[in-house]
Amino acid sequence: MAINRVLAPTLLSYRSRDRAGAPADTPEPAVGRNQERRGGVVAVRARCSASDWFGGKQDMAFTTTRRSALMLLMSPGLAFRYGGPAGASARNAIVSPSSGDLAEDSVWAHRGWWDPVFELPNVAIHTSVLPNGKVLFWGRRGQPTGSMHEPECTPYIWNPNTGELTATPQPKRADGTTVNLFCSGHAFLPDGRLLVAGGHVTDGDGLDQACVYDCRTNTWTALPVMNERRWYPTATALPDGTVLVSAGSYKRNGRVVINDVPQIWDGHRWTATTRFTGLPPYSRMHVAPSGQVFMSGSDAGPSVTYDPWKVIYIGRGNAAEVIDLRANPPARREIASMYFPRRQHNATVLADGSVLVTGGTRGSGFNDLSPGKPVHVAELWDPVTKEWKELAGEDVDRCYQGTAVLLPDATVLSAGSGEFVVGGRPNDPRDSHRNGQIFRPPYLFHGPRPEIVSAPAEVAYGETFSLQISGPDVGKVTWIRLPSVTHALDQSQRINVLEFRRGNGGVTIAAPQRPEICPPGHYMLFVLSKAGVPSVARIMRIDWPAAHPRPQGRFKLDGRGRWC
Ligand SMILES: [Cu+2]
Repeated sequence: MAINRVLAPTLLSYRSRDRAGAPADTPEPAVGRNQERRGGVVAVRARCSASDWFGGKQDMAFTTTRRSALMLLMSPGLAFRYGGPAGASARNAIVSPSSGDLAEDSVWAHRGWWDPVFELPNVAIHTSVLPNGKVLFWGRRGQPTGSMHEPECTPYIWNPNTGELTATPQPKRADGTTVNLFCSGHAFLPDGRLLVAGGHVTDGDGLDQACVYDCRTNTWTALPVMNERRWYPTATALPDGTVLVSAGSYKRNGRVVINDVPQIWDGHRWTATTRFTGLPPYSRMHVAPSGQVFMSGSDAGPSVTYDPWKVIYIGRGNAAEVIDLRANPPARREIASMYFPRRQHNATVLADGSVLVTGGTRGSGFNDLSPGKPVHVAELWDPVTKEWKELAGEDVDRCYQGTAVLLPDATVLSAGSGEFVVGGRPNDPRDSHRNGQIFRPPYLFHGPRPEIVSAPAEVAYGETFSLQISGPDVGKVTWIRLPSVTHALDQSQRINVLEFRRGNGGVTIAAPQRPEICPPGHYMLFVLSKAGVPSVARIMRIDWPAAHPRPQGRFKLDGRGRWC
């Protein structure tokens, strides 16, 4: 099957029946409206529970009215595919997810799958996954034709399970004045609220305001103002539960100045640290197991803590480097290059620990959007072999101010891009993308998914906890800090591979021993089958037990500009 050939719209009819041949009242998806074509394949999205379809109760029939191939996404990661001539049908052809139609040689098992593009009410330039599994995002301006320097913003909540969209209240200062959180930095606090520091006044000139979003109450709260304004700052969740906010710029007498006194928010007040010069906008910051904070580079590329001791910095054309934080100073080593040179791309650690690169432009300039320059093909980096693999391509340019986040169902939301000023003018409206697209990585097409039947909501450092699991045997357990992305940077992105033991009906897991390898807060816990297929995540929180309050003030800047 040629994956690059796009067919004309293809109509499908759909019937379902039970084993006795009687028409079934469920599921009855609106095929024809929910269908999409991608790369010569027609995909039908149907809403029904996987257990209805895999419980042996339902058979079904598909008829294609034009020549096509057909792919049915039954639930994330379970696919049935059928290729055939017009008028042919695949009757009673429901397959179990482990049967031959999902064999390793299917296109999707190799390259993954992009769902149809869907509209969003704004350009998702700042995108976070909340402790309730929903996605919080905001853009630069309310309307596509509005001012590029609006003094307000309306963040939205998108529910990945239902597609439902709702607006949050507008963030405000303590005196009620609205603020625009575009170009802020953000990190989750240990209690799951999102700290958003700085924002936008004009290009180069930020806000001194910081705000906190609480998804339990859908409220924004103004914090005390910072020492100075910050535009393009970085917020980093630290092991003691505080958040480090560094760099970011403001304008003084028309000149852009970097705010070079980082500050720490401890839940009550801001504490200035030692002056630290030379930090670039949106510095790539990483918490090392030593308790130090390491900066890997500038916004030329994304940078991911893919192991507590290791960082991959993916930028400078197609070059990639692995940085070993055990060495002093950290040792950088160039590894295999990506297939495509990129700038403004995103890097997302997936449920299995591999790193997905999406979007970006291969052009030589800052954000070259001329035809052929934006890269649509995704790439996947294997942290064991250190090799890259080309994956399926998305439909939309996701370059400057595009975002990508791993969702709790182990798919990836790729969204945003656009809304920048070129030569004093707003960009071409066609280059602002108020939409998103879901990527289903290859790991979802390698057989059945384990299911986490029960899990605790909270654990303490070093605690042993149990999960009840159904489905295939568990081969790996990971957890990933809730994503919070802007400007090609998930500011506190990290993964832990958790040790586990199989027991009756589940696994027993050892929580990370100490916060230097896993700062307190919420993580998406995935169990993976031996074939590497991830479950849907349970979002869990790790912190110190209530009886042992978090040690305070353990992280200070020493005289040489290192955190200790
Ligand atoms: Cu920007």
